[in-house]
Amino acid sequence: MGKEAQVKLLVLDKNTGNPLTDAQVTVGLEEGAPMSSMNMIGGMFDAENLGGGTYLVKFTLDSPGYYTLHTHVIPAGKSMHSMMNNHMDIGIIAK
Ligand SMILES: [Cu+2]
Repeated sequence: MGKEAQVKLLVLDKNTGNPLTDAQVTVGLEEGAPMSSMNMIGGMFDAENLGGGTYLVKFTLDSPGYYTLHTHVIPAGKSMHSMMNNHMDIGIIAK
């Protein structure tokens, strides 16, 4: 906590298993377990596309505890509505 953390995500196509190189990866950090508080710290934001299907999420947490990184992928050419079909939660512990 109190310094920048980075999480690198490798995003693969569900059907082919190939890296998704031009997706939009939108994330939000929730305080607590998934869907427990729905308090999204700093709102939703996009991960940085590093190429090769890799996306970088950067954030800084000021308080210790358990957080949920909600990750959503919108494949190129797909609408916003597809994001909840391409969703994964990642547990984060700040200390
Ligand atoms: Cu989620």
